[in-house]
Amino acid sequence: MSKRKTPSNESNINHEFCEFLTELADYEKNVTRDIYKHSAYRKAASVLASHPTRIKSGDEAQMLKGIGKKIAKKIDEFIQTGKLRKLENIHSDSTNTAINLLTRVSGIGPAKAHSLVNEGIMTIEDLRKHTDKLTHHQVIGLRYFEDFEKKIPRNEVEQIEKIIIKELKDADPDFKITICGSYRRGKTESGDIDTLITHPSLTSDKVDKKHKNNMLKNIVATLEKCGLVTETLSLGETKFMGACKLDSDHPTRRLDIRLTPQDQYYCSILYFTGSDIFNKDMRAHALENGFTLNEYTLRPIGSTGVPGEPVEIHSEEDIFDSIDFPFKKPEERG
Ligand code: 8DG
Ligand code: CA
Ligand code: CA
Repeated sequence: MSKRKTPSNESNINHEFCEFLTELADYEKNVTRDIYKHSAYRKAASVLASHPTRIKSGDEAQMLKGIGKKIAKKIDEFIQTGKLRKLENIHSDSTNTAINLLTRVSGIGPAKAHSLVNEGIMTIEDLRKHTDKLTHHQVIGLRYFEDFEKKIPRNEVEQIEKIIIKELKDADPDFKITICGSYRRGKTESGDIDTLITHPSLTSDKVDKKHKNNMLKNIVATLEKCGLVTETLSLGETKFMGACKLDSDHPTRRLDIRLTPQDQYYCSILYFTGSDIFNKDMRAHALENGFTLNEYTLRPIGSTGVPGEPVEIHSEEDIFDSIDFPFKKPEERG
């Protein structure tokens, strides 16, 4: 998951509300660790981001699905005073700000940030003096802290995409490669690059772990050899987290690669295209229609509540059709 996102303010007439709601969401995730409140603020920000007109009151906001009374009150306070007391209090507490800051380092989650702050580590500078307390992932996250916070322009993702496709197809023309995430949703800039790869030899019924394992390792080795991949944060059987660099004129960028069996490719594409809020809505809709949907499969839930065999899927449209959800193009998924 790339860090810190506010629903984009390109053409978002309600972006001021979205910004404070996202800040509150971050606070609940990182400091209080209240995932329920975190989700409520994220959902509200997402609803307002796609609302076509400027919200004029809390009452008006509360008419929208996903905005309750408490958030409506905050919107009123913001409209009337131009600020929020709750946020001002949060900002004035140095522990809060330190925790929020440290969680911006790739690999540092809320729990780690809390324990660092308890030890008196409050700034990025402090952290750079205490790298002995960090995992490999966190050390690299810290090393590229400034680079990883920079958004990646669409054009640069396109160039990186070309290199990945060329290098991998040269190695094996049967690879199928899709860049997902915000890029696939058509955003003008992205937090990181989410690459999904499959190969006809990978199917979920004959999972040959060793083969799979070597396949992702080989993919990463190929991309290192051509100079694109510069760092590994973590490398498992199906998931690589790392960094890449186009050339010396460009910052180091976060790169995620997932390897998926061919029969699960479309569920994976759907999942990694997001947005995470869209995924949540779609999963909830699937459940209402008697299906369970995740990044691997779509399965009917029988009367006993036990998921059945996966539905055979040959496209993203198949998934929408199966659960009777109107198809949305990636650009329409938030
Ligand atoms: P960005 O990188 O430009 O900030 O946006 P993004 O591409 O939408 O977000 P991401 O954090 O890179 O995640 C990629 C997709 O993965 C996201 O759009 C939907 C899916 N996803 C979820 N939940 C989660 C989660 O908890 N962790 C991760 N890593 N991905 C998630 O739906
Ligand atoms: Ca990502
Ligand atoms: Ca992304």
